[in-house]
Amino acid sequence: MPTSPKPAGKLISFEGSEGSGKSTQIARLVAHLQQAGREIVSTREPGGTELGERIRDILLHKDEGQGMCAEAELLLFTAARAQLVRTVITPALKRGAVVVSDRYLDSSTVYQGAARNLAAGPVAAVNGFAVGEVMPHLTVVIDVPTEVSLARVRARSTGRPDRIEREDAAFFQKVRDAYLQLGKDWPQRVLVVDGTRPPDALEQQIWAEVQQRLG
Ligand code: Z5A
Repeated sequence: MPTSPKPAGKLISFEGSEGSGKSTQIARLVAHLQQAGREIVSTREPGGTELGERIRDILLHKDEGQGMCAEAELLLFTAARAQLVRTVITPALKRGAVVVSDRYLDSSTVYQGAARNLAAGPVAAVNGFAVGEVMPHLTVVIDVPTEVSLARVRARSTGRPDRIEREDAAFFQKVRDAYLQLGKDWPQRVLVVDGTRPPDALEQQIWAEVQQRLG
């Protein structure tokens, strides 16, 4: 008996400012995809591997990370990404799984490129080296005004903000503007949604788009 072909794997990344609602919407999308019977691999950046989680700690929390130059920051984020792609994402895609990643290469384009003012060419080159051919099939950018993002982060804060959370409002405004620009530059891949809408409405919108765009 001929066996039906395995569905091709898909990579969906979520992007946006901190507190924009990525984790909330990822959990909801994963539930829809599981109900649809797909194997799901849910991961995050920086992190998702043992090495990546160690790098995350240095990037966000450890004292050794203080005073880190922007170039070193870019290389650490992309080192964690390279490991995640080789050991988690590519094998999952080969099995036909849907991989949902909380942040991916666009975070480096936006945070290290636009917000830290590193030149776009080198950032794209390092990103390309880290991911190879593994580009997202769909990227959902959850857009919220900077003041909303900062207020949400403050409201749930329990301790000392991490190294990037300590940046000023101008930094986060650059982040937001750069994400909106990505939506204009890559309309086929990047879907920008309004993160000030209620979570249920956003969930429906994202699920409809995933079904329509990825089949
Ligand atoms: N970074 C970088 O610079 N370069 C890179 O290449 C990469 C990352 C990969 C990682 O932070 C940091 O690393 C990040 C970028 C940088 N720094 N910043 N800023 P992280 O992983 O610790 O956290 P995050 O990814 O920035 O976001 P988050 O804190 O996990 O937030 P979120 O997932 O987007 O939001 P949430 O947890 O779903 O929701 C936040 C709150 O809002 C919560 O109380 C919810 O109940 C509420 N919420 C959610 N949705 C709604 C709606 N629709 N309405 C009202 N309230 C809502």
